Amino acid sequence: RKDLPTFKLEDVQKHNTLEKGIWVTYGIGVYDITDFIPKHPGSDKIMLGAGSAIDPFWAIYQQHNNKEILSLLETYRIGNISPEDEVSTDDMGSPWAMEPKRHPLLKPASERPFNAEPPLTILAENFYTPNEFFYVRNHLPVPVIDVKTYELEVEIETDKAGAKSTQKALSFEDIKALPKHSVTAAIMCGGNRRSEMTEVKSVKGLSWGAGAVGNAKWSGARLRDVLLAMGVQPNENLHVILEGADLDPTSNPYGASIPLSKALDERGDVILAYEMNDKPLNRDHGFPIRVIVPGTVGARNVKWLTRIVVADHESNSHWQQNDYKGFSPSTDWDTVDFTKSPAIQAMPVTSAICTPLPGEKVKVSADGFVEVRGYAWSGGGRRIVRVDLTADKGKSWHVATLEQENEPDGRHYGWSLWTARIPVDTKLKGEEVEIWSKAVDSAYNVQPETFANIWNLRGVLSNAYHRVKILLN
Ligand code: MTE
Ligand code: MO
Repeated sequence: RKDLPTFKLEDVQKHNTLEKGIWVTYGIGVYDITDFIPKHPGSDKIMLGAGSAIDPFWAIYQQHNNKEILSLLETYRIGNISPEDEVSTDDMGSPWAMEPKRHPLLKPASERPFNAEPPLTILAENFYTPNEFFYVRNHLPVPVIDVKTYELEVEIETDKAGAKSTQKALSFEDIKALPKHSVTAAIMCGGNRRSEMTEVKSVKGLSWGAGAVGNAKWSGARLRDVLLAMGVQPNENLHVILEGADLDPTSNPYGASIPLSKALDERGDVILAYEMNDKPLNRDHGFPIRVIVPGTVGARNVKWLTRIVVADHESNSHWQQNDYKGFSPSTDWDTVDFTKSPAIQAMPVTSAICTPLPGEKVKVSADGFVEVRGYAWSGGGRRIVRVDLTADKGKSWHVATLEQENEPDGRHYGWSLWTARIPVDTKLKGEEVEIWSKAVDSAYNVQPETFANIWNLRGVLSNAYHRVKILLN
């Protein structure tokens, strides 16, 4: 294969339509699959990989991963991807020089820092979000960490914790030597679905769609085990401050905090994670260690964790004190007082329709139904008990079928995927119909109907009914 030409990633990326030809990479190979598409049954899925790597798709659609398909693919090989493509040289020396490569399917809401979400159709296809497609929310450049010299400092700053030892440094190997615990947990950004709230009135923040969420199996050591070994006693007034290795321009790290009671709770499942879906954490998601705080807003799930402090106060970081808080719709930037609202911890119940997409032409089945699919989730370990759909603005509601883990309520941290078949009036063929979803959690909390009355200046907690207009076909 050495005889074949070498292509740059940008050459591959240019070939992403049937007109220009469809190129993809798999491993180090570059393939022109333009002629393969019409012969291939799942070619709509392959089109999502057009101009990029298909490896992650093949990891999902396991049926492709057989010898016949691989040797068939080899017949379309036109070259190899250039090895020096790994680092882009224009950034050398800047704090952004060492950013990891991302899958081109992640649509950036901002490049620096990198913030991106996957297409919703992909999101709802997998109960466990593939790591490559898991949304990324970075506030700062991704730090470069050598796992051999990595250390996690644990400090007990207050004597109210009653600890026997007040200082500890854990190496990566120390953490891996602790009992391993796994938890399925969705992580959702506090600003997920912000773009819908913006339609009411503009807000400050990245314009996230409904894809700033992902669901994964996380594995690592329990934070509880580390703190209990140091003799920390339960105390409702204490906090655990979590700091990352990513530094802002004034050399302050990204930081957040959670109540000590959540960290010590056996059912809280807070872990120092080193694996995501059974693979080592990648750099964007916090390599080598991130804290997973199940049921809690994304912002507290600190990545590149380097320091833990048990203290009698919350984190002083900007993100704990002056961000990720909710306010009344009448509070504006002139009147806001961030000390008056608590920091978001558990998230409210939400759901989103992932397919069909807005504006999509949707085939009505012969017996008069359209199929709709999406996700639902609630914070605090509350299980989703129902998702209701309507295609007639609430005159009739249809209950979706849920796909979820069988974890007990209060400890149900994973999301639920759902599918519903909604009857539609066949007379409406060719017309626009709006579909709404609303989820109900185990406390019978329901999503609010509209954004108008939950609007807030930062555009967080944006969980009103999800509404998608489609064309019946
Ligand atoms: N941790 C560090 N160290 N730095 C960050 O910028 N962003 C937080 C959180 N942890 C952040 C962080 C926010 S706001 C979210 S929503 C999640 O990480 C996103 O996690 P993900 O990028 O793995 O999806
Ligand atoms: Mo976030």
